[in-house]
Amino acid sequence: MDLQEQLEGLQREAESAIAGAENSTALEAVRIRLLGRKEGRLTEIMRGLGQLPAELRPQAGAAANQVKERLAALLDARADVLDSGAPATPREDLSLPGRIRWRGARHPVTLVVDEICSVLAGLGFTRARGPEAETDWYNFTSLNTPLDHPAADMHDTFYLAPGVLLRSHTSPVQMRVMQQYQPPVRVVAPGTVYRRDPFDASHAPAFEQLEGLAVDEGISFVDLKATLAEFARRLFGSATRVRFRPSFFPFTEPSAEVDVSCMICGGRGCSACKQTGWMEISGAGMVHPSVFANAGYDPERYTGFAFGMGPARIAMTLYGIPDIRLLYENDTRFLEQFVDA
Ligand code: 2NL
Repeated sequence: MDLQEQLEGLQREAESAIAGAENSTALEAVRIRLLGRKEGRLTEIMRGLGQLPAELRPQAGAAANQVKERLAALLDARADVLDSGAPATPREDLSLPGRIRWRGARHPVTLVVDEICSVLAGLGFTRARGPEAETDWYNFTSLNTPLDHPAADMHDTFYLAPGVLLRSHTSPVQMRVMQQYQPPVRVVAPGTVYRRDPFDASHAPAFEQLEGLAVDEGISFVDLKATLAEFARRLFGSATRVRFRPSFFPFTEPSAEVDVSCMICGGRGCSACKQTGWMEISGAGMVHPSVFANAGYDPERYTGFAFGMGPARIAMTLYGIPDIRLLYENDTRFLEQFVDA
């Protein structure tokens, strides 16, 4: 490398070192590194000039001196800037908004399912689960619903193979529990169920259901009413009232629809309850003796009650969600509203 190149390289390095010195201490260190009498980079170059042939020395010395003067001037100018207290180089842009850390949230339906299961845990119910692909025996036949029964039609679902389908309710889970455990049994089975429904504002072909089952000797309709009334008060508040209307399910007898006083208006009447003051939250009934027989329980010895509800419906009411499809689109602008405060 010839001398000219060395001087140019040093000057470029020196210029950025000087400009980058953030305070006078750093600047003094740069000055010593460049021009220090003992080991300064330029001092060493100048010391080497003595080795050059005599005829080249004057020109080389002049070039080195020029660089020395330029660096001295830059050092002085930088020292003035630092003394004046002006900001050295543009620093962080303090007007930039901070980066907000991404926070996850539980899905509104999960919030409701977990809350319901927690209330039912307090009443002695254990969480249970089972397969979503079921046989038609577990989904229909064992539940006193022959495949040609009109109720099977209402549960029209997706067949995967002959005799194998996507469950249309979670009742098969309770059937499997009864086959596996002797009474007393108290379980709650939440899970996804499937129906051949159009996907519109109030229907989804796959949605969350939750069923409860209690079986023991001596369980009566009073236990059903008391359990669901206490459940409703713990879930929606102690002032909640409950009413039971006669209904029909093939797997229970007698059967009832369960209404609670509207959790939005407290029963005075509002748009959520269509001015009735009541909300239907559940269907329920005393387990049909044939269902017990199919499960291998002695229907003469055991009685029990069961109930089912749709957590997605409850979530929509509680959170004012107008369209069921919002629950399945996974749009983060919707989901992030459920981040805990
Ligand atoms: C509803 C009504 C109900 C059941 C589900 C059931 C399960 C077994 C035996 C007897 Cl293993 N019953 N489940 C009983 C009555 C009603 O669901 O409105 N679901 C959304």
